[in-house]
Amino acid sequence: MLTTFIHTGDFHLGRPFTFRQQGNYHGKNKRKELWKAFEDMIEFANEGKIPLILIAGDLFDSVNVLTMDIKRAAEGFASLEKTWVVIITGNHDYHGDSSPYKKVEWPSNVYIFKEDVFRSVYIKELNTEIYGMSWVKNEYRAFPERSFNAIKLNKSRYNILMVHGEVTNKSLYLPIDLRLIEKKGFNFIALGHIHKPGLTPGGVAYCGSPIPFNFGETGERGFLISQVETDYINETYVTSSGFNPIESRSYETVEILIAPEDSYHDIINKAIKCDAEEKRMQNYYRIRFSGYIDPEIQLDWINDDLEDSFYYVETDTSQLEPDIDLDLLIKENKNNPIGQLLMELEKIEESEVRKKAIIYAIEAMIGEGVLK
Ligand SMILES: [Mn+2]
Repeated sequence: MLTTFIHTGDFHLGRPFTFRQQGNYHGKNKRKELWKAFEDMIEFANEGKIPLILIAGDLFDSVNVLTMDIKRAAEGFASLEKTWVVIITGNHDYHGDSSPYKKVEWPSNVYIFKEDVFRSVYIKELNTEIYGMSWVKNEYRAFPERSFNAIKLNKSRYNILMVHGEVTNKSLYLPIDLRLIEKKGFNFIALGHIHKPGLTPGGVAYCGSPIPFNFGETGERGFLISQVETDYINETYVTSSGFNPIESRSYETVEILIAPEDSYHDIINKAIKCDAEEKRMQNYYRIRFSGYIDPEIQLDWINDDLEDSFYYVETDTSQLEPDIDLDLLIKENKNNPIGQLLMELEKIEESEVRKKAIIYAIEAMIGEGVLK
């Protein structure tokens, strides 16, 4: 009888992590963090004697990940003492000619779906039947409806569906119609692909990625854990699912408003004050400056000056405007080379380049004493 199970996926093991800040320090740490999340999940299953782990696709980041990484995952699963692992492949680790799943031996407690139509595996000791389809190529514009419709559930078993795709009507990543899959009567539907975890009351769940992968992925990450009880009166199962967070470095994007009267020192202080030291030394920060800045201040070294106050920081000054009245400046200098130069620079089409060119020109003219 199935009592508890883990629903996870989108580990993207083997992903190369790159960061804007120099060196590979952060990338290496990130790789370690991801493997730790995987190994902690294995340990969690062993300690809790959890009988089943579902991996809803994209266990690996690509079909080209190192064989040693694939072996490492297989060894992790082999170390499970009392746990079955059922895997579907996703768009990243699809089971094609160069499938990562063909490169190593998998332990006997691991079952991998290898076709892009729905098949099932019945685990007798858990009275659980798991239906799944895997990706064998990297694009699906349609759901394999015919094979899905052919599914006939045995209602005396606990029935699980596994799919890696997108709940939407149109997608290159296997569009899923929730109403279609819900009405079949599965006890649990384990979806993968979307990195944000989400659970519907109807028992459809995205497990999300175990840790966030970039600044676009905010909020808690982890895996889902479900408890199953048998309702003997109604001859059915009651599933209660919850989220088990995994501790990881989070991605924080903060907006810092700059005022024309702020000195360089003030700007640095504003940036550092964006969060408590403990958090700054733990997480990834993207600081987005906005507002108006004294044109004498250059922010070219701001990242270097902030580095020591953060574990990782990157800065974005593209929203910042120089505190100058360009129209007035051009008007006042209409009849001299300064005005002519500014008018020429104003013609630059790319707004970022235009802004930078005007700022540098004004700074240079102020530096030379041409402009006050
Ligand atoms: Mn995916």
